[in-house]
Amino acid sequence: MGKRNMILRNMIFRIMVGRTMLGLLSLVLSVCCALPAQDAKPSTDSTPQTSLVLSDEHASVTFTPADFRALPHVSLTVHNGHTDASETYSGVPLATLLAKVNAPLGKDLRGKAMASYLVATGSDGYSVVLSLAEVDPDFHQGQVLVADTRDGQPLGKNGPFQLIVTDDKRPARWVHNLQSIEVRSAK
Ligand SMILES: Nc1nc2c(c(=O)[nH]1)N[C@H]1C(S)=C(S)[C@@H](COP(=O)(O)O)O[C@H]1N2
Ligand SMILES: [Mo]
Repeated sequence: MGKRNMILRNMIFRIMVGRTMLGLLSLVLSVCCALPAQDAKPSTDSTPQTSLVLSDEHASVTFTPADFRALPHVSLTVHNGHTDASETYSGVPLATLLAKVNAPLGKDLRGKAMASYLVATGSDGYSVVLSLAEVDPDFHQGQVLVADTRDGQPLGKNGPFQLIVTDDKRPARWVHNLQSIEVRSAK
């Protein structure tokens, strides 16, 4: 009786230990599986974002491709110094977009506003700087366009939006997959 009882107790003990270990294992597994999601950093891949965000320290406006298509477009033909080809882009002048966040343009572009600049960033984190004066057609000759088509077609891997700066001899400021434009002041 004593021996059988011992064997029985031993078995029950083993089963309980086994269950506890299983429970612990599943707990550890579930915590480990949940960790990468909690640790996830903001995406750094270069998947094109669909919207364009325009902002200054007070306001921010987001344009979806559909919002953007509804705005009045202009078309320009420019020589791309990188591909050595003539390209026709259609889009919205950046000044027209900036007016929507009340950026100082035209007669308001003087004094402190002359120290205003823009940071245009692509989905890969590539950023370029333009002065506000360069973007204002009342001030500067060259055109700065946020394009959504080239030669009548959507921009494909460079889209949905791309910056075009006609004065530049190299298209290094022609930011592909443009996703944000921030207005800042150097003063
Ligand atoms: N988002 C993004 N845009 C970018 C770049 C980049 O690295 N990332 N490189 C720039 C540079 S230096 C050049 S020369 C052109 C090249 O564009 P292309 O390959 O379409 O001629 O894209 C410009 N726009
Ligand atoms: Mo370049």
